[in-house]
Amino acid sequence: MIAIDADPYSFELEPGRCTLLIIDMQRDFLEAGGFGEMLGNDVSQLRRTIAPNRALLQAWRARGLPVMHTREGHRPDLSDLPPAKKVRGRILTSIGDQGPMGRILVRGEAGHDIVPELYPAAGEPVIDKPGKGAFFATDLHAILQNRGISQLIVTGVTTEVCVNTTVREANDRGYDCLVPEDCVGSYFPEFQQMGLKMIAAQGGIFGWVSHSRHILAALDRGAA
Ligand code: TIU
Repeated sequence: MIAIDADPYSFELEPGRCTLLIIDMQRDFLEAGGFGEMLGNDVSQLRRTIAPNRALLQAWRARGLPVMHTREGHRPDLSDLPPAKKVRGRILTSIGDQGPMGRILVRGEAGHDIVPELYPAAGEPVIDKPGKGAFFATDLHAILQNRGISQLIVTGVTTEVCVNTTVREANDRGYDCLVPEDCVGSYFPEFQQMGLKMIAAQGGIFGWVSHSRHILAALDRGAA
């Protein structure tokens, strides 16, 4: 076990039992001209997470540790898109419609795919999820169980939506989750701050919050 500096107390990393789980680093959420920006969001708030995620991903891969990715999206026939999700927000162009980078949040479309900087490597599972949480209606739990994984380092976007929902789902299924604050992002600075506080409050009610530099330092110590 390798101790990682974290809030509310040190996280005991077991490298063989921990996967890096990168949530929804998709072009439609992160790139200028995508769905997120079309809705009036400031994508720079999310783009600052790309470089630290890339450094963490490279360090994790270099040690042969497991990596998984998720993408939020739906089948092209939209049969897995709840009508409530389709109409929420009363926006003119919504999920399934033609957007700036193909049909919005539809699998196989350019905007649905992961940003090139963090593109999955061969053999790294990609979980296509219809909801905000990565466990809902996916085989994530089965894959983690089959691989003996009990700890998750959860990164990606957005902090208060898909990251928080996934951490809560994971917590209820018995996983220990560590969230590096520089590797998660929100369009809203106040939600970024509170989304992280909600995880580590009350003695780590949903998990731990740390910074990628502490994880990288711990990996260096573990490898030494
Ligand atoms: N991945 C994810 O967080 N999906 C969202 O819809 N997030 C928003 O903040 N809207």
